Amino acid sequence: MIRILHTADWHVGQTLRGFSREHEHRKVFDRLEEIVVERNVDALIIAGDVFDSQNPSGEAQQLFYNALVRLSRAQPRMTIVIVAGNHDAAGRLEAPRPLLEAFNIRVVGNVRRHDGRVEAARHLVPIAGASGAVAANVLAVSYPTAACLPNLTRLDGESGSPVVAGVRSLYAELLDTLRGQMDGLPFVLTGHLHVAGGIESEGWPDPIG
Ligand SMILES: [Mn+2]
Repeated sequence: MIRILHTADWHVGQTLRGFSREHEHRKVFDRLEEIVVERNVDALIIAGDVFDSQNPSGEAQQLFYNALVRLSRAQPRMTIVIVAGNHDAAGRLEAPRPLLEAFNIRVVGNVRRHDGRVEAARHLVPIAGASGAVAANVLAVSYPTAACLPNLTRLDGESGSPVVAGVRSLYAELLDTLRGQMDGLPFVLTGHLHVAGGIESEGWPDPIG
């Protein structure tokens, strides 16, 4: 069994009516550090809006990276997966990538294309179980800005929103490209999107069965 702890919208650096939320963030990170150990978590997902602003303060960045190091040291075999949300600056979030990878932390700031094709491998994050063997994958997709979507004018002939069609096409392209590289293992796709008409899953274990 793989244990994934899904979080999002940390909004580190946020102030509410002029009051810093740093104290709340510190409390939450302390608790999170306990939870990843108590639950023996294999993967921690931070699904976007890591920071509240595209230009977070030095204090906010220090708070965030300090939390990452503490979480990683508390549960060393855990993979941490970070994707950028609409509040985040892709380049800023990805800048410390080489350092983060040394802590088994993968960060995806944006979707990149090469000759029109998505650089899909950037989004595939293998997750090791307690035995150390890869037991699942996370497909990490950052918030799709217009620059990340296929050429929207290409979809003009289709009905409905070209943005919705573009997002659908992006997700389909990622899945088509990566499906063959996942050795039939289960995968979780994580993103940061505005969603309408979503359906809540029944979860597991089945409360009826
Ligand atoms: Mn948010």
